[in-house]
Amino acid sequence: MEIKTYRFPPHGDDRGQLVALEALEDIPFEIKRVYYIYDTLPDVVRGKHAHRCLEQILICVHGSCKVALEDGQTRQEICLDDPTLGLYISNDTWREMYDFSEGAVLLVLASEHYDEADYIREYTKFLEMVQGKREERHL
Ligand code: T46
Repeated sequence: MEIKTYRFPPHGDDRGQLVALEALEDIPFEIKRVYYIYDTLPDVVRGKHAHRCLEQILICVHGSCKVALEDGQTRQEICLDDPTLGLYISNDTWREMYDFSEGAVLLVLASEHYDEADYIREYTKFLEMVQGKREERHL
């Protein structure tokens, strides 16, 4: 599994920094939803699910956190610790977010509206689904 990241150019001047993100330009999909995660305790693990269709970009706009991604075969970890760093997460990817620093704010840009039916929250179901798709591709 290849982790796909984006580096967003900051428009900096003597007043500070500004990052601008445009759908289908800087972000590879139409943005239908934005949410952010904050006040997360350091020992908490969030996520622990995959999505059937949803694509997302995660940006830790303040502080840092770690994200583990898994495709059913490999697991990789990335540290989001810079507001110019975006992590792309495709559908069919198990994700876990943890090690939130104090005051961390994780901003998420999502390709779809919220839909609980799009979530796969059971790890064994996730493995069955990705394994099934892999077998279909090799038929
Ligand atoms: C993901 C990771 C990175 C809503 O009502 N609307 C929303 O758009 C979202 C994202 C959540 N919620 C509700 C559903 C739950 O009652 O907020 C509550 C917490 O959601 P959840 O437990 O799914 O949060 P995380 O941090 O485990 O996962 C979230 C996203 O849900 C998920 O899509 O990929 O962040």
